[in-house]
Amino acid sequence: MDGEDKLKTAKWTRADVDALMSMPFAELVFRAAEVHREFFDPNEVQASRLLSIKTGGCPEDCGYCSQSAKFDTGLEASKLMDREAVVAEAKRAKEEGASRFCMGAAWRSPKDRDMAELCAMVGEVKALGLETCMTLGMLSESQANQLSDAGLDYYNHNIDTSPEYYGNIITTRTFEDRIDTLEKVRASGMKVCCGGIVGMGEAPEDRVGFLLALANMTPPPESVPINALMPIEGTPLGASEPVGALDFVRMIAVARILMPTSFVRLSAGREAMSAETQALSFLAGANSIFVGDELLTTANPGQTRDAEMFEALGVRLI
Ligand code: SAM
Ligand code: DTB
Ligand code: SF4
Repeated sequence: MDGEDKLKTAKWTRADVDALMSMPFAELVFRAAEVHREFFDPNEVQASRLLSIKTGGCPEDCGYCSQSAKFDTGLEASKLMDREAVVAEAKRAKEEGASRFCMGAAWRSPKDRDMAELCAMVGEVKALGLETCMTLGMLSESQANQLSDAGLDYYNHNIDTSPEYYGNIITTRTFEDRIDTLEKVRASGMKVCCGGIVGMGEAPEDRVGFLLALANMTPPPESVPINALMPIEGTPLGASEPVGALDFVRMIAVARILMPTSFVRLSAGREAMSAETQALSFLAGANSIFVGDELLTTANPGQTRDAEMFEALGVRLI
């Protein structure tokens, strides 16, 4: 496809996204809430549970990450967890109300020799009646196909920010490398989970470029995690200013309007967020969260605090 054809198939232009981003807040949230109701029950929120199956010692240099071996964050590295321990955690997640179990590994990419074990893990977690998701770094075509054949429902691989800002955050791989893996995941038949982080010092135009890149994927990712940076001491972004609540909600609302049928996940950052900011995010179209008291290496609100909030909001976790 040449450049002109590509432009014709692009559903959204930068001007469209600019216009949404600069709308008055109430108007934007109202529109997002309308779109949300067209495709989803606004009183239902999907619940995923994360587990770090291989922690720390990662060769990549993502400037936000506690798990990069390039930064001294005090995190202890560990090997790939035993399958039985992973399955036990998945069981617990299911009992606590999660419908999807997301397994994350601090790798640049998985080793071919680990694939059989990873595929067996997928099979056993799925057999519990959970949806499965993995995030293991870059994949070869054969690795994507093996995971898909094992029944993996979703693969998470974030673009993190705009193509233009990417090199300021990560130097050990390119934005194109990310797209390359995402294409292999899509071609393998798995569903795509792809989003990014706000609060890394990006300019307003980078937030636009980030959402535009997601929305113009064909098709857009089925699951779109929007993370607020969890600042990690020892990383280059450890002293970043938190994103304002209204700016965060604006990102959720624009994501909802651009990708009406996707699950938009209010992801990392809920620990430091008030129930009111989270409520505004759900009003603006967020309809998925991570449950449990831990994400991969950082804290999350946990069952008691969440149960209280969802009870007050009349929201059902699905
Ligand atoms: N190593 C794999 C990779 O990077 O593709 C998978 C694990 S990685 C931890 C998954 C995603 O978590 C990252 O792409 C990033 O968007 C998010 N993440 C990591 N550290 C974060 C932080 N401190 N705050 C917010 N999001 C973070
Ligand atoms: C995503 O977008 N957020 C999750 C998941 N995909 C893998 C990870 C959040 C990690 C937050 C920092 C930590 O706990 O280490
Ligand atoms: Fe490694 Fe993933 Fe962390 Fe980057 S985000 S340093 S690839 S674990």
